[in-house]
Amino acid sequence: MSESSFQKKGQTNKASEAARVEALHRIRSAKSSRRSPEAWAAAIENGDRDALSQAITLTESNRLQDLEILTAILKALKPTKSKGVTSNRIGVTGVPGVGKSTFIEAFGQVLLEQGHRVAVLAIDPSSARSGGSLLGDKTRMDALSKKSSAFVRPSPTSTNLGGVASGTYEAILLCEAAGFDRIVVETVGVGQSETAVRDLTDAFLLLMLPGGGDELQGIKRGIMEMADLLIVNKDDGSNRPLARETASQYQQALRLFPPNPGGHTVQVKSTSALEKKGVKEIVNAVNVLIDEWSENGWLESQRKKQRLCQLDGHVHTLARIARWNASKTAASAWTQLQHEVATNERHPLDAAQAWSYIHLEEDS
Ligand SMILES: Nc1nc2c(ncn2[C@@H]2O[C@H](COP(=O)(O)OP(=O)(O)OP(=O)(O)O)[C@@H](O)[C@H]2O)c(=O)[nH]1
Ligand SMILES: [Mg+2]
Repeated sequence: MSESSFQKKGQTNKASEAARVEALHRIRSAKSSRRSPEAWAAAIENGDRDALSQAITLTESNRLQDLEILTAILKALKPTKSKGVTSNRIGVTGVPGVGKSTFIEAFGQVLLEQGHRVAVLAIDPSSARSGGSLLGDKTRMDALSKKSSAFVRPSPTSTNLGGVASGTYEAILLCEAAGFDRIVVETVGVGQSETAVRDLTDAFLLLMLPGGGDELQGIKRGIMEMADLLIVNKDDGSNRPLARETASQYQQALRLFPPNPGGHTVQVKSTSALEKKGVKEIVNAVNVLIDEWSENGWLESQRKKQRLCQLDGHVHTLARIARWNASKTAASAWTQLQHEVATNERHPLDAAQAWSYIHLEEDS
C-alpha cells in the first residue's frame, strides 16, 4: 500500500470513528428527547432503515447506557418465540481477497430474485486493530446496497471489551425484526472471528482459492471442520482447471474429517463470484441443507445452543464493562493483565483469577 493510501485510510478511519461517535450521540439524544424504545422498535418493524441502522450502532457500543437502550428495543420488538425460525442466517468466511464480498453480492442478488429480503453484516476483525472501516466492502456490494429489499452494513468490531463479533447476534435480531429473512454475515477467516460467526449462523460457508493446500491458504483444519459447504471461488479464466482440481482435492480431504454435526455430507462446489457462475447452485444447496435441518431438528437445536452461548458471552462482557466503567483502577488493572497475557508473562487462567480477585476486593 502506498504512503498516500495509508494516509487516506487513516483519514477514513478517523472519519468513520467520528461518524460513529456522532451517531451514538444522536441516538442518546433521540432516546432522551423524542423516541421511546417502543417507538424505536416499532419504527424498525415498519422498515425504517435509519432506525435499524442506528440500533445496530448501539450493538457496537461499550457504554452500558447504550446497551440498556438496545435491550429495551429488543424487548419491545414483537416476540419471535411463537413465530419459530423466520430467517436463514448464513456465515461466509475465507482468507482476505478470496472473494467473499463479491460472492455475497452475487448470492444476495439470487436471493432477491427469489423474493427474499437480504441483510448483510460484514465483520472486520482488523478494524479492532486499525480502527478501520469496511468502506471498500460497501463499494464492492454496490448493486446489493442499492436494492430496496437489501441492507448492507459493515460492522467495525472496534469495541475494546467485547469479543470479535460481539453485538452481531443482536444486529441479526434487529435485521430480522425489520423483515429481512436472509441474513448473511461476512467475516475474514484468519482469526477467532469465524468461530464467533459459526456460533451465530445456521449455515457456514468457507470460500477457498484455486490451488494450494489449506495450509497455504492460511485456513486451519478446524475452520474447514466448521464449514457446511466448501466453495472454490475464482473458477474462471485460466484458473478453471486448477479450481476443478482443487475442488476434488478438498472433496478427498473431507472424507477424513469427522461427520458434520448437522448430519450431512459436506460438499465442495466451485463458483465464479465475479462472473456470477455457480452461485445459484450454492443458494439451492444452502436451501436444501436448511430444509433438512428444519426437519431433523438440527436448526432449532443449534439455535438454542447459540442463544445459550450468547448468554454466556454477554455475562462475561457485561461484567467487564461494568467493572471498566466503575473504576479507573480496575480499567488499568485490566489493561495490565491483558498485556501480561499477550506477552506470555501470565497464563490466561491466572490472569482471569487475578481479575476476579480485583472484583472481590472492590466489592467488599
Ligand atoms: N477472477 C475472479 N476474481 C474474483 C472473483 N471473486 C472476487 N474476485 C476479485 O478478488 C478481489 C477480492 O474480492 P473481494 O470480494 O473483495 O474479496 P474478500 O474476500 O471480500 O476480501 P476481504 O473483505 O478484503 O477479506 C477483487 O478484486 C475481486 O474482483 C472471482 O470469482 N473470479
Ligand atoms: Mg470483503
